[in-house]
Amino acid sequence: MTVSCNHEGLNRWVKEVAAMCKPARVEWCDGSKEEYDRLMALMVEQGGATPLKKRPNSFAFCSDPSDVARVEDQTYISTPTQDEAGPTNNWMDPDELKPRMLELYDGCMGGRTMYVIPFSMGPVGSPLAKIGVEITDSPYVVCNMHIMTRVGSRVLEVLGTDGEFVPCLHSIGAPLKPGQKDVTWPCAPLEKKYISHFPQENTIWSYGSGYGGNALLGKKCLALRIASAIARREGWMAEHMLILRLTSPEGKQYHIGGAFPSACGKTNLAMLRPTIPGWKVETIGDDIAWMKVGPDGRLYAINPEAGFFGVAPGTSYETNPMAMDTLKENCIFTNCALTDDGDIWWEGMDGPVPSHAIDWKCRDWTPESPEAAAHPNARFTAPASQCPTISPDWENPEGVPIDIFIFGGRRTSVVPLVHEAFNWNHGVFLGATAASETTAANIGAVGNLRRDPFAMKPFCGYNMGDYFHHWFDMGDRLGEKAPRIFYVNWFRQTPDGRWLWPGFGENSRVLKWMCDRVDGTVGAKETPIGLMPEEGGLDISGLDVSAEDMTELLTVDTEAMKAEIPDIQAHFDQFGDRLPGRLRKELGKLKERLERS
Ligand code: O2Y
Ligand code: MN
Repeated sequence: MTVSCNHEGLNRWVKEVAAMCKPARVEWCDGSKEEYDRLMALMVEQGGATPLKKRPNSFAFCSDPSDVARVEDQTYISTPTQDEAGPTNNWMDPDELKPRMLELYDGCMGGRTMYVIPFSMGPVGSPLAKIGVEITDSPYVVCNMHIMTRVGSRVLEVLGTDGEFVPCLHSIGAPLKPGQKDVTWPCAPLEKKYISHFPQENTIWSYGSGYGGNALLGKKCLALRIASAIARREGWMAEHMLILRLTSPEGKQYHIGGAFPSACGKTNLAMLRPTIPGWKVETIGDDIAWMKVGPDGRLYAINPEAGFFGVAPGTSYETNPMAMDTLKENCIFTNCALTDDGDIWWEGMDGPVPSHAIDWKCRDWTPESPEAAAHPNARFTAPASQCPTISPDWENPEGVPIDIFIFGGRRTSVVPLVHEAFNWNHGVFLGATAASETTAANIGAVGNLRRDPFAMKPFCGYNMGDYFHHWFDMGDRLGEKAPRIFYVNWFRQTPDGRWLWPGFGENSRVLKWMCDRVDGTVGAKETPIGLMPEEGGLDISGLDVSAEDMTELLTVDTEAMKAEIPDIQAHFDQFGDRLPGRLRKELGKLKERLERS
C-alpha cells in the first residue's frame, strides 16, 4: 500500500531526519497486516525473530544483554531550566543534550531502513486521542507499534494537512557499514543510550535502545511523559493507571482507575476474575489512562493504548488466566526461553518445567542451570482486543466515567490491606506519598523502598510539585463528582515471608468494599491513616484466611507509621516551594492523628 502524506510539516521533518540519519531507504508504514507479515518475515530471515510453532503468527526475540529494560538513569526531561523538570527527573539543558544527540544521530541509520510510523494514542479520531509519528530504524519497533498503538493511513487522514502530532525520533544507534553483517539485536552500548523528552516542544528523541519503553515511544514517552505535560497545560490528566469496569450482581457498573508502580500486578488486576459470586470485571486498560472532565462534570477515561506489553515471568493460568488466553496467537515475546517443541517458556508458567530449553541469552538451559531461563523483565506484546475480558467499551471514544481511584504499592509490612481517603485532599496526600519495594522491572537494587508518587516518578514530564498542584486543581474542578480515593496493599507478609493475603481474584472483595463505600451501603472506621473496613464490612465469606491474619491485614501499626514520617517529610522537602501547602497540611494532620491514637 502506498502511503500519501499531505502534511507539509511532517514531510519536512521526515526529510530533515533522513538527511541527518542517512538511512539506505525510507518507508512509510501503513499499519497493514501485509506490512507486519513482511517485516516479521524479514526479521526471521535475518535471525532476530523465531516463529513459534505452538502459537499462530507469534514470534520470539532475544535482546542484547545490555538492552533489557527501561533505562531510568539515561531518561531525561530536558526543559530550559532544571526547576521545570523538578527533583525527581534527570535533567539536562537542551542546549547540551541536543548537540550531543545530534552528533549521535548523524549517520546513525546507515545501511538500514528508516520507517515512518504515523500512530494514534486512543481510538482514531476520539476527542481524547493524540497523534504521534515515530521514525525508527527498527522493524521490531514497527511490529510492536502495530500491536501497541493504532498505526497507519487512517491516522494521516485525521492529521490532514496541518494537524498536530508529536514527533518521536528513535534509532537503535547501530549503523551498518557497507558489507557489514548485522547482529540479531543491534543497539548502542549502555552509556550511549538516551531517552530524551522536550516537553516545551512536545518532542521525543530516543537513541541506542531497541527495548520496550525506551523504543516504543507511544507508551511511556508520549502517553505519560509528554502527555502529562500537555495534560497540565490543557486541564486533563495522563496517568499511570489501569482502567477496569466492575459490574455488581444487580448490574450496576463502577469504573476504577488504579495507579500502581511497575511490577505491582496492574495487568493482573485489570484482568481479575472475581471470586465473589455474581461480580464481573471487564478490562479497559492495563497501564495508562487519559482522563478529561466530561459535559456532565464527571471524569472520563480512555486507554490510549491498543495492546499489552506485560511482564511474562510469573504469568500463568493460576495468576492471570485472561492474560494467558490473550497470548494464544498474534503476539511478540521478548527475552523468554524457547522450548524444544517450538514454544516460549518462562519461570512461573503452568505445567512441568521443561527439561531443556534455550534461554534468553540463546544458551542451552536445564532446570539445573544457575540462571533463570527467561529474563525477569521478559515481555509479551499482545493485542488488547484478544483479551477475553476486554470491555465492549474499551474503544469508546468518549471514555468511561471513573468512580474510584486506587493507589498502592508493594509493601511487605506497615501498610494495611485497604484504607480510604477522608476526602480528595487526603487522597492526593496518599497518592503523593505512595511507595513501593523495587523489583527487576526497573534497573537498580531489588527490595529497596522507593517513594513513587501516583506511580508517576519515572513518567512525570514536569516538576512533580506542579503535578501535585494539578491533582488538587482537578479535584477543585470535579468537586462532588470527583472519584473516591483508596489505597491498597496486596503484598503484606509475615516476618518469615508468608503472604497474608491471597491476592488475585480475592482482591475483588476489596473492590466490592470500595463500591459499597461509594454507594454508602457499608460503614467504615476512622483510623489515623484513613477509613478502614469495620468488623464484618469486608465480604470474606468462603475466604481461606485466618481471623488472626485478617486482623493483621486490617490493623494500623501506629508506631511503624510514625516511623515513616521523617521519610515523608524528606520526600516533600525535595520539592521546596513547589510543594502545595495542602500536602504539608495533610502531613501535619496525619502526625496529629498518629500522636492522638
Ligand atoms: O522495561 C520496559 O521497557 C517496559 S516497562 C513497562 C512496560 C509495560 C507497562 N509498564 C511498564 C512500567 O515500567 O511501568
Ligand atoms: Mn507501567
